Amino acid sequence: MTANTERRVLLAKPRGYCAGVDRAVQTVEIALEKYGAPIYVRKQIVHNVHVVKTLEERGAIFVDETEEVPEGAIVVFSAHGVAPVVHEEAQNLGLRTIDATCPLVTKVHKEAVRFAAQGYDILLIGHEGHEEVIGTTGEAPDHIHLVDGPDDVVNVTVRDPEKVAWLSQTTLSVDETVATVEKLRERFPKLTDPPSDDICYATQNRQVAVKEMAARSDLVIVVGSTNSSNSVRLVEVAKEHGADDARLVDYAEHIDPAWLEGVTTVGVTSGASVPDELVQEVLAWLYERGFGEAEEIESVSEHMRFSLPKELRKDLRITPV
Ligand code: 0K2
Ligand code: SF4
Repeated sequence: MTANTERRVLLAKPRGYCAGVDRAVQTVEIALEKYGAPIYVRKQIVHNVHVVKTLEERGAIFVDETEEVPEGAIVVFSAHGVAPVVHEEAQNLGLRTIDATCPLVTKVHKEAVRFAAQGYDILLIGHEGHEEVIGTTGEAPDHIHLVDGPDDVVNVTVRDPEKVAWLSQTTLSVDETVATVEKLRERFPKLTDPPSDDICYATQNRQVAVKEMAARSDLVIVVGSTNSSNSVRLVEVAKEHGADDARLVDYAEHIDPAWLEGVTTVGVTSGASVPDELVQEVLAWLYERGFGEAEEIESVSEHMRFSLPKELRKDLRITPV
């Protein structure tokens, strides 16, 4: 079918892989090359069905718990971070570990340790059950209280309302977190802020980009998996900022043609754990159905990169950049 230029596609930039995901996926790929299969990975290395499937095909074995890894094997910890107890478990089991926790998650862990050492109650804004929240909470379980959004603020109890600090998961909605903090501050006027933003640059930039695009789109398609917090947030942000509809898909084949009825402009973006090949497949799918070439809209320029985990750098004999 010939592309009909009346039907447009807007493509958000930045979108897709952040520096932490790129580093985590490369970690597993390089470990497979350097040490050979199998390489064990505790939890999904990043929350993306396609990434996990592709790495499995190359010899990675994903497990839920450290104790599932055979003695002496190599285990990679996911980008979302782990509690200190997980490091201890791995050591006790005689495992070789490679920690692919994103440095920006590690930064939040360090903030938690510091606030706890100073005797603060820490209000951790995040989603219950999310791996990052479990890992961060494990740094100071007696000091950290989870706050799962603005409506959860009423449930918070602390030892000393004069000594309270807040931290957050890195992949939340920026606007909702601002609302949660405002409510927390009403209850605890002495609330101490984190030293810098915990919601990371990539989460923030992808939300800025989707906001700009959503106002001009009838439908926004977000490529990402259902357990990917930052991807799900992009769907919500798109709906809140002018898109008539927004949908999350893992693959182009999951798009329902009925979503496109009466739609002239489609916005496309992807979560921080999504390889761009999946976005290109969505663009091809739309092109085949009469949409024009995508017009990329760049709202923020991104150049962040992280060096590989130290365990790999040591074996590969590379010095940090
Ligand atoms: O958005 P989530 O935290 O659920 O995680 P992913 O979809 O894997 O995205 C990468 C973020 C990893 C750590 O912050
Ligand atoms: Fe790191 Fe942010 Fe990417 Fe998470 S989303 S891996 S915190 S850069």
